[in-house]
Amino acid sequence: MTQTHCILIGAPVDCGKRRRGCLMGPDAYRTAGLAEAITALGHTVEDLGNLAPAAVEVAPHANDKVYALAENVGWTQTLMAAAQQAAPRGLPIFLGGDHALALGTVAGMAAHAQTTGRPFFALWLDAHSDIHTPNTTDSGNLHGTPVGYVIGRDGFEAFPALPARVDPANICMIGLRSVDSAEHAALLDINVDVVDMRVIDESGIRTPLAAFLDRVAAVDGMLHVSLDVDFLDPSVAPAVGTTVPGGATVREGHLVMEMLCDSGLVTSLDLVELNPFLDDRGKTASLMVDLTASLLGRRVFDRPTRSHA
Ligand code: 6HN
Ligand code: MN
Ligand code: MN
Ligand code: MN
Repeated sequence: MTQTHCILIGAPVDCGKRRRGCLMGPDAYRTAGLAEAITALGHTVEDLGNLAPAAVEVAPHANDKVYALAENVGWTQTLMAAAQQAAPRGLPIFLGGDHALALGTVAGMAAHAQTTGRPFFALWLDAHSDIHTPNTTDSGNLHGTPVGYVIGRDGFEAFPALPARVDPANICMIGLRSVDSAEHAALLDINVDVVDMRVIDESGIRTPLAAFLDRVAAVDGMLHVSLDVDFLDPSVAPAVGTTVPGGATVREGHLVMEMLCDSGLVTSLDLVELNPFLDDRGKTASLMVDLTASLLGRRVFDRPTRSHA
């Protein structure tokens, strides 16, 4: 692929749920050799280090289960700005941190896309749909809400106003196998492209992803990819607090990344939910680095492959 300037942005967000450890994620990716893997592919890397959340004060939410509201709002402010600053200069790669970071990164990238005039799309690779709002969440954990925020659902009054709402029809979720009842109801109501594990079992992961990428390419869209560790099966990616059996295999993960690379459409990436405290000798961090390398052009053979369509 063409040489890309990759901007690593450490986002040690650990307030999107109660189980601690995602704050170690950015350093685990550095330790696993993310920058070296990217430069080995001929790209350039700039590491902005780790950011910290803006200090904000908010009134308590009506739903008293909501956890760490002010800190989540602060991170959203910080990351929304960071995304908009980095996007014109290269490919931002947000090193999480839990999935609450995507409230800021996706909102910021959508705002950037609006300034370019290109339509904005998001690919959600996750066991979960993360489409709760602070009103509907049972757990109170805001890492379950970023999709709800960016498409403009109610309940986010404490958060920054969205510069650019994301059209739900421009979101594709792949890997779903744990959807709460309030999320299920919302998904029936809202026109998101939903690819659950059964679809993957029956059609393979290539068919639905190719269809989505065709839609993005047809309008020269910008594509944000949000990769949650729990998209992968816990047997190969144990370092996450929300494991759900029956996830994507290593090869399904790589195929997704290779297809994304071939598409040339990806303009930003989140690596989220890695909890190094739960890892097995760094294997999850290393797998996430390898998947990122596939997205950036690492191949078994350095030649065009023949189509077997
Ligand atoms: N994630 N739906 C569950 C909840 O607590 O709302 C799980 C959320 C998981 C969040 O995947 O980033
Ligand atoms: Mn998630
Ligand atoms: Mn998840
Ligand atoms: Mn829930």
